[in-house]
Amino acid sequence: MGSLMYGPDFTFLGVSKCDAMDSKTYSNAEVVIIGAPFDGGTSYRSGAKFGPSAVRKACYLEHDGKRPSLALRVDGLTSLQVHDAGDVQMPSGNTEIACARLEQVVAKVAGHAIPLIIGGDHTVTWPNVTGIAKAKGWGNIAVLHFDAHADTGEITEGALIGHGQPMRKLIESGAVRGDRFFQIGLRGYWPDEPTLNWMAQQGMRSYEMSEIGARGLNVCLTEIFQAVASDCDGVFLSVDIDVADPAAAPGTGTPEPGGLSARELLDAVRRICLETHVVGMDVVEVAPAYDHADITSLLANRVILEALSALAKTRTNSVFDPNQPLLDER
Ligand SMILES: [Mn+2]
Repeated sequence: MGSLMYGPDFTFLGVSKCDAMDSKTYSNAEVVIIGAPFDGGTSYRSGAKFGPSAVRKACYLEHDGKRPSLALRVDGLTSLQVHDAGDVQMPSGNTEIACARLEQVVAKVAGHAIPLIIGGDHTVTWPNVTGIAKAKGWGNIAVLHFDAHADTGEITEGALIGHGQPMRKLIESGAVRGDRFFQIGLRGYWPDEPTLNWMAQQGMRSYEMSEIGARGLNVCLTEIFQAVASDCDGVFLSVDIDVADPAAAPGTGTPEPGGLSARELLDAVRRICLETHVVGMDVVEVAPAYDHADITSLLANRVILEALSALAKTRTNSVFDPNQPLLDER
């Protein structure tokens, strides 16, 4: 299960390897990276199975397993002891087997460390959150879901499992409570009215880009943080890279204009990891074949580093204050 299927055998920026099914190989790690190279659930442009490899290597600095954050003054990779378990073998033609394998790996890792999964199309969030809910508490994990699309479809092009359905499947199974499911960045022309009605009936809270523009992303995030502070044991953060505007993330299967800037996305991920109890995370839908100058892979790589840096910051006694200048005491 730890072998790499799509690309050479290297780890995320040079961190240590581990075997997901042997917890002794990551006994000192707080975060374990897992590749989920699966795009059998795409409805439009495929290619996200090459995402894990592209995101792992997208960095112009030395791949030395270290990354001190300029803003946060911590090293997310070394202080959290991040390990990389390689890619789960996920056959593109068999979604059930692919998802079952990923769920098994994520559930195993979740018993010992924070699983951080690199997709793959968004189908993988179904096994990711199911695996964590089984390990950490069924129905007790909140989901913060960044996406242009709601991914709550009942059926897409005849497929019962795909990247248009994972959020519905998680709520229907009871893995996640509808009123602990928060969506940020929705826009465009999907889904239809019956699906929106179903989402409302579940108690989901979806922030469409118009509301984010009118009220401000930070106000919306603070509102979500207040809600997840009660009646749940942790937060799963799911970042579909298409939440970012196609100007910042063209290398994805279903781009939708009018999204978050790269800066907004990075700041939001930082705040979530600083201010909530994150127990799992995925970054999905990077499809390198449609990318330009690696900007989508670079953004996904930095989303992961921002999360790791912020998690590392919470393990220190110092508090991050964005009003302070870089070179003063902070
Ligand atoms: Mn999605």
